[in-house]
Amino acid sequence: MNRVQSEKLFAEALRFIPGGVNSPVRAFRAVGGQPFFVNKASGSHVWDVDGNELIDYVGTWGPAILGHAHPKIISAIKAAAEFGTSFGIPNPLEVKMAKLICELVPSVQKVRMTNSGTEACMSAIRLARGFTKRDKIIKFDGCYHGHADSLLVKAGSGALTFGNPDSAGVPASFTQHTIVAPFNDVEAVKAIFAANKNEIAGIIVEPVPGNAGLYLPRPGYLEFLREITAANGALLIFDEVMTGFRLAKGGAQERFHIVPDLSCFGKIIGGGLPVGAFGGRADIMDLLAPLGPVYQAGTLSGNPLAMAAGIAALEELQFTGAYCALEESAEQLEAGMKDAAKSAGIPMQFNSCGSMFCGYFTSEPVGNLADAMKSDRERFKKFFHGLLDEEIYLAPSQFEAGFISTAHTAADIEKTVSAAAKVLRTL
Ligand code: HOZ
Repeated sequence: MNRVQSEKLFAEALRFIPGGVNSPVRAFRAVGGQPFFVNKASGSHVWDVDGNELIDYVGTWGPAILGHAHPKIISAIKAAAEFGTSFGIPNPLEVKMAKLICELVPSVQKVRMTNSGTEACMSAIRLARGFTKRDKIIKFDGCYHGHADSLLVKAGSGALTFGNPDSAGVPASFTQHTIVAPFNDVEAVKAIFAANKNEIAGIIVEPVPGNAGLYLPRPGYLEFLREITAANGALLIFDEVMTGFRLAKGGAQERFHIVPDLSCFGKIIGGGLPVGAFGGRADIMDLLAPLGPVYQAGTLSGNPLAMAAGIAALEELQFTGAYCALEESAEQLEAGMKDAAKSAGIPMQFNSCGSMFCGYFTSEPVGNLADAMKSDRERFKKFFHGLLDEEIYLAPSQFEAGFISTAHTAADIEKTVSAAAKVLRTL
């Protein structure tokens, strides 16, 4: 595959941008080689600057659930831009978006928009602490809630990919109130509550962790988290930045029938523009400034272009049978990948939930970070590059989830599966 233009751009990028990228996992360090540069994306495909066309399962890391450059989103952005790109004054689209989120996610009675998932999680934690008047929070090993200081502890995604789940530059005192537990482990969470009576403000969790690959909550685990937080006067915070509006129209909480106190969103609700949001019980949300003492703000929060794009995305998702189509495509991919691995005699755990997936090269089931770490990452690298040569783009790290969009056709998935079968035979 010719990548001459990408190589030139990367060499230039390295001179002016740390590592040549604006977010670390894009740099290909976990898989070796160099990233390619894209100048166009449409539907399920991206085109790099050398003219190569790839089937894309990164989907801009989750937002592109309707495929890239969906015509309704593009025209909503264009129409909104004609009226101005940012006001810093309330605009009607913010109200429409807030109503829509509250309707789709019943646990959310009030919602505040932010500019990223990082901001949403950071603010939800501050709010939980302000509400409970307690400092300690529990997070899970390998879960990633953005790059706010107190949450960069045993974090997933790029932090894990590069072996720095606890980032340099975060004073130990900033994370002394963050307690980490293994996911899917009931006893560990019970022990933390027992050892920290009346001190835990809340648990923050990705209900389906998607930043160390993808693994699912064991039956009853999310219910257990709901019960133990409620019993101890702590809040349950669902980080649905990835799963929100993806695993069902009401997110993972709808799929698993759990009602968290607070939820964090991002990705899909921006239709591909920068966005985040956090919301939940009105009595908690009303503690935010200007009503209450918990401060939170943002110049571009509720940006009209992001609102217009997100509203278009959410409306399209609701009214087009999108979720059934996503499940069908996901089933086709899962069945095909499992068959391909079996026929090649390669041990692979193909985890999937709705339209999110991850293949791990191990013979043991993967249900937490320790299991995920058993995957043969050398094999993943070869698999990744083999697929890239076949014009299939997976996330360039074992510790990221894949995303299917409504734009992925049965033919795209067929091509992916036969490419995978071919590559797996060589591993
Ligand atoms: N944190 C994102 C994946 N979990 C990566 C975003 C990006 O690199 O664009």
